[in-house]
Amino acid sequence: MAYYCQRIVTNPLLRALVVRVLGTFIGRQARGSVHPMLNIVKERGIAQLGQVLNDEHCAEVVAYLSDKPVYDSHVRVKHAFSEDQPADMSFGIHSIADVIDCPHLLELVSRPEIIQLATDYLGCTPTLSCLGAQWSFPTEKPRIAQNFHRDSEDWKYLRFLIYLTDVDVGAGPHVYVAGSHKGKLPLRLKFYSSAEVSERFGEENVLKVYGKRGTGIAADTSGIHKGELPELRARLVLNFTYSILPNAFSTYTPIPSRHPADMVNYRNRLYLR
Ligand SMILES: O=C(O)CCC(=O)C(=O)O
Ligand SMILES: [Fe+2]
Repeated sequence: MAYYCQRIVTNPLLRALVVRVLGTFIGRQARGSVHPMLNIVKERGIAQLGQVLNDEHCAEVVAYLSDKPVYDSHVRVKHAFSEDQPADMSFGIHSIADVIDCPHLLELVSRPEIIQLATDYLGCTPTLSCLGAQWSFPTEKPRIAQNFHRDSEDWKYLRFLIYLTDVDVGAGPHVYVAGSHKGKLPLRLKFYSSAEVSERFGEENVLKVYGKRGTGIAADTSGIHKGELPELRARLVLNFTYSILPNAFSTYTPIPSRHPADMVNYRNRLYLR
């Protein structure tokens, strides 16, 4: 119900009004200044955050995850992965428990700058409503999120993607259509071809993000985007979303945290207790 309510309201002014009302109920900590990238996200829908995790920490993350299983749609399991193409999977998702326990990741998700950007963009204290680490492996067949699409999680949300492997040409850059988050949202979700996107928004607005491991992106993924199919090498990405409300389609089972008690809070209540 909650999900469809927000989906049928496509008028941007009306959506902004609802966001404001919800934000007033939820509230936020008062701050004197706004995040320096706020205007970039508002205007373009995406901001490149630079290297948010240093190389040493990325190496620790990859080492930690290297003996953890990955799941294909939570069904097929592949034990341990490699950056070589596994024959039978196009992508693999780590369990949320492994992501939460992974060194550095929860600290990164909870960083004051990240929280501030999400808070400023949403206008209230954000809720962590999606968290995952996902491999994409080279394959002939793109999966759904590897075609241009819009997400539709909530009234408003900001999604963060942090590359945990180097992403250069052939390694599956994130592609975002700058400015496509503005205006009226379509009632029906659909996929967009590259030709359609270039014609409507201009080739110059189709932004491909390359970067060393540790590179971060913040994007309003109600705008058109995709993770390009990696042709040459596997790609590991940490992704998380800060939204106003929890995702209506997710079931959350908060797990006891190994982290200090003061790291458990309203923002991450769906994942930690
Ligand atoms: O992996 C990516 O670059 C984007 C995948 C995607 O569609 C998303 O995170 O919403
Ligand atoms: Fe998406």
